[in-house]
Amino acid sequence: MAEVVRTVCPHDCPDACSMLAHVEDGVLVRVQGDPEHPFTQGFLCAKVNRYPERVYSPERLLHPLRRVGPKGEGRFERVSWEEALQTIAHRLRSVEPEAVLGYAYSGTMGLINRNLPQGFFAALGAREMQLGTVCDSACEAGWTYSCGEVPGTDPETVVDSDLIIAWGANIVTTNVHLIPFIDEARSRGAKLVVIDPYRNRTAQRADWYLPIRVGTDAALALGIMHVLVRDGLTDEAYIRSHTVGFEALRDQALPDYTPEETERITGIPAADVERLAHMYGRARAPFIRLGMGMSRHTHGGMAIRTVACLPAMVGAWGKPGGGALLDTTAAFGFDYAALRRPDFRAKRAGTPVNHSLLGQELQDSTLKVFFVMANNPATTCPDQSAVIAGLSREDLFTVVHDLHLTDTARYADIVLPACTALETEDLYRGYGQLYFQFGPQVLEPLGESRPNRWVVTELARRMDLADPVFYRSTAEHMAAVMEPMEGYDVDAVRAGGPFRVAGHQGPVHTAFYSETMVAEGLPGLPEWRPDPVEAEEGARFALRLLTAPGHFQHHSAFAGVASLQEREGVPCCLLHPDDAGARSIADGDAVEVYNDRGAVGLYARVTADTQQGTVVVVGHRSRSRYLRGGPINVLTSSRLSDMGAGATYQSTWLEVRKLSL
Ligand SMILES: Nc1nc2c(c(=O)[nH]1)N[C@H]1C(S)=C(S)[C@@H](COP(=O)(O)OP(=O)(O)OC[C@H]3O[C@@H](n4cnc5c(=O)[nH]c(N)nc54)[C@H](O)[C@@H]3O)O[C@H]1N2
Ligand SMILES: Nc1nc2c(c(=O)[nH]1)N[C@H]1C(S)=C(S)[C@@H](COP(=O)(O)OP(=O)(O)OC[C@H]3O[C@@H](n4cnc5c(=O)[nH]c(N)nc54)[C@H](O)[C@@H]3O)O[C@H]1N2
Ligand SMILES: [Mo]
Repeated sequence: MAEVVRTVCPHDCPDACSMLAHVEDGVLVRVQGDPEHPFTQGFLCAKVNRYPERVYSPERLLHPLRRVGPKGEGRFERVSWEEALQTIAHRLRSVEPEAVLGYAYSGTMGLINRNLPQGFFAALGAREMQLGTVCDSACEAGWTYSCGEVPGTDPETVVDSDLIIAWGANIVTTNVHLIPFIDEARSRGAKLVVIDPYRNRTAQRADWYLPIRVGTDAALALGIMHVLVRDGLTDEAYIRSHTVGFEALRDQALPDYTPEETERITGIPAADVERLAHMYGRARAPFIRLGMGMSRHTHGGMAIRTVACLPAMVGAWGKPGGGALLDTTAAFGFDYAALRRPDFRAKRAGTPVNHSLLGQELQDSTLKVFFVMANNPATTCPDQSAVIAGLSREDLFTVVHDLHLTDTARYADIVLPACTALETEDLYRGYGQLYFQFGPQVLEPLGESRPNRWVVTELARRMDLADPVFYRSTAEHMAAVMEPMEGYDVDAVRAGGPFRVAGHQGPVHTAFYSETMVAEGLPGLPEWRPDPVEAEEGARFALRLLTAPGHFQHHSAFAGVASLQEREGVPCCLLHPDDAGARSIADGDAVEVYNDRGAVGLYARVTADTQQGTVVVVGHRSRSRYLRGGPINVLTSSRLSDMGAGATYQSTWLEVRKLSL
């Protein structure tokens, strides 16, 4: 029998698409973008279109496993759930709570399946992760210093913008459902400008592409402000009523950032800085889509904080289509603590572990149990050799719950099979749009695979955790997380959707000067500064690494889908023709990218899509896919960003040489 079920894409993506799952006799035959969802608009991305291949991937884990070979080798034997759960519970009981580290982040965005594991780790008294430090903590901090905790521009209003700037945001790849709104604006005459160190898929569609040096966005934003002030293009009334510290910005920060100085720092010609500032200052409703990618370097917080000051300079906030958007998370009033239960933890001390420092933490012999759910840190964490050294410890008991045998799972003592989101039910919200929606279960779990929440409940029972949170029904969980959100009824949300929350909220005040930042030991005004450690590394290694998510992959989560692996292609690095020529490297050559931390073998793609000095590696792949070494995070460091303790993947210097195979 054929049926169509409306559900939600669970991946960590701004779009959170509503999707229609076509099921025949209990088998998923295809998925389709929901034509009735105002943001999904009837299409899905290149990855999720292939969902049946993900669900029925031959690489799916279908029953629990126990390791029988050396760590990392990937030899396991089948065990029952009962034996796996008993073994884990026994281990958890035999160590002090502080010797346990719980690691669960964004493999699934379902509010219950994502957050209940945190509640479980909290109830155990285990050490927790400082969540988001691998992804959005630096940009969140930077945005909040300038704008406060506001969601920014409603993306659906972008149709009314006349100038759209994708600033360090690869919209075509990571937020593709914004594209129809941009296209609509362009059909009415709007221009699309892309500011990015390499000509990504979005830049290929732009009216104007500006290649910027990695990590110099704050200088470009200051250069634009300099010209806006110099040429009288600011909105004085808006500045007077809605900003703090304009005089200090104007008199102390901006004089340094002449177009010529801006060119020296960013590599963007002074004439282009002027032209961009004039376009921005004269636009009716300029909109900036801020990406997270440009915040993953040592001064990434300041980069976002500074760009986020621009809309206030020209009074773009409040004009339909104008303003800026980093993410819409602040628009939702869910009570995540109802699942994460920080109150369980309140009595216990212990510092949270930063994702970037995971490698060091795992090598600490007082840590005895590492419990990973819905993450693949052996591929995605920086300083990857340290992560592997930790995972290799014989005295560390590691549990991994995942859909397939990831590079992390290869080091596990017990591997638990997870199911896809279509095999469980959950509540979802976007972070690049303003809807939330219930996703019902569409399929029976394959084999013995189970969702995160089931694993938590079963372990909670075996650990004698009595709190009702671990035994609630979906409706009860939803009632708890939706409790602060007035006007929504759980039954109605379960029956239909999507549901829209209130839209467009710009900052009450934009802080050009921030006392909060000064109080926290940060500069009060926007600025760009060279980084001494980078300068030292840059003196030894001539090239800079730029990494970004793959178009046909979701970090490593579609690794089991052969057709998408193929479309993503062999691992390669984009090299500028000058850099390749100077090293006698030709397009297609096998090369090795290396620095003090390690070496990774892949193929060279010689192209002017990247700039001289910048080596671009797109997509995560498991180690076995590289010619040598790998994954790419072997090269990245555990240094933290200036704000939000974020990762600094893009602050990586390296060299490249031909590889003789
Ligand atoms: N297809 C696909 N979509 C995804 C994901 C995926 O893996 N695959 N991952 C999801 C997740 S978890 C996230 S956090 C988002 C991230 O999505 P985005 O916010 O778009 O971030 P990134 O794609 O990491 O980087 C965006 C762009 O920033 C550029 N960039 C890097 N450094 C700089 C810089 O210093 N200055 C400037 N101006 N640009 C810079 C990169 O070249 C890249 O083109 O995407 C989500 N969507
Ligand atoms: N060099 C470099 N590194 C980066 C980045 C970069 O730009 N450059 N980007 C960073 C960013 S933005 C992020 S968010 C991180 C992402 O880092 P990770 O979260 O480690 O990324 P994924 O590869 O998506 O791993 C998610 C895992 O969860 C599994 N999974 C999916 N759904 C479920 C489920 O319901 N239950 C369970 N138990 N498992 C599930 C998937 O199969 C997959 O193995 O990577 C970061 N790493
Ligand atoms: Mo992310």
